[in-house]
Amino acid sequence: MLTYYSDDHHLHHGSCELIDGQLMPCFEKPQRADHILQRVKDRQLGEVRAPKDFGRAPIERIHSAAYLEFFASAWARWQAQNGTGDLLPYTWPARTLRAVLPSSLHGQFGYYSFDAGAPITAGTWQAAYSAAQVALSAQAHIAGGAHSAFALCRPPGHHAAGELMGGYCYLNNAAIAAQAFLDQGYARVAILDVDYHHGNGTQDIFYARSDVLFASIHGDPLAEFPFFLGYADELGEGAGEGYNCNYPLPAGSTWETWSAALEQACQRIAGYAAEVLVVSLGVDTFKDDPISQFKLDSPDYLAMGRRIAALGLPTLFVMEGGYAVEAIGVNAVNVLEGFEAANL
Ligand code: OKP
Ligand code: ZN
Repeated sequence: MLTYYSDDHHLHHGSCELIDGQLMPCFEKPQRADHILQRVKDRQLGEVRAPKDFGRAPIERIHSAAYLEFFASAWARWQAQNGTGDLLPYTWPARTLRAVLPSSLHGQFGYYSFDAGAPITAGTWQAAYSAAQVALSAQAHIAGGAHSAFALCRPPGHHAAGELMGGYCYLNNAAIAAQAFLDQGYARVAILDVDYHHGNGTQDIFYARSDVLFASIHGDPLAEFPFFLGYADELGEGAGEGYNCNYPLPAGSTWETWSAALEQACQRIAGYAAEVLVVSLGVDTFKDDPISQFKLDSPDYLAMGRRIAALGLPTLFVMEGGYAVEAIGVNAVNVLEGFEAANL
């Protein structure tokens, strides 16, 4: 399997996030992608390619031009007002407030975000832009006839909606790739989100559409980030009704429970007659993940890849979360190796 990867992810390195009332070093850090790349090489998964540049147009199919302009220029505006440290939002148009777009930089950041988990640093735009190009390059490889590809994206994307960043995510790499398939003539794309956290951004983007089926297995949002989306009764709306399925699971879930949900999600995808599959590949379901509560073990990721392969679909793996950095490479590449072994 080919891997697409850009060193540009190093340009994004937030300094801190708020955890349990304390400012802590960011869990979403460059070493995550470095470990995965190293494992790809150690296991000789296949060639590692730099992305092509498809420009802003395919990103604008998912994110508004105004949102992209805010994101691309925010750091320069912050520097122009002598900002020190990462740019972080601190006020949001929550219930009872009004969703106006202010002129102030911090006001606009509140408008375009849903939490304080997505800092903008000097290189964040370039890193996120390149991650989207990584996803688009892997998508083009599959559209060109390959059965699979791995987009080693960082920063991740599944929490980002059309005009919202948050949860370490800025540009929704998986959604951008799914839309590219549709724009190139595919009729039905399935997105399977196996990250520990609900992919609220991806769900929102495709919620009223039937050309993308979104299925997500994740920690019950009653207890887990992102809290305000990801419940089992969210089935889609309008033309999208019946094309969204959430499988929230309790803390402590092991492979036994998790794989039963995977089975249901896979049967749903098979029934949809998807032409291509995009997997939002988070491995923060791992037992030693520092911010998550599932109990999957490293060999379970091989079985995950095998079950996904049994769908028999061209499959684009897009990297999302996973914060146990020592194990993240083994676990992510195990999914890819399990997938490939099943296809031999
Ligand atoms: C991103 B992905 C407060 C901590 C909030 C956010 C988790 C984001 C997970 N700053 N935690 O889905 O792996
Ligand atoms: Zn996650």
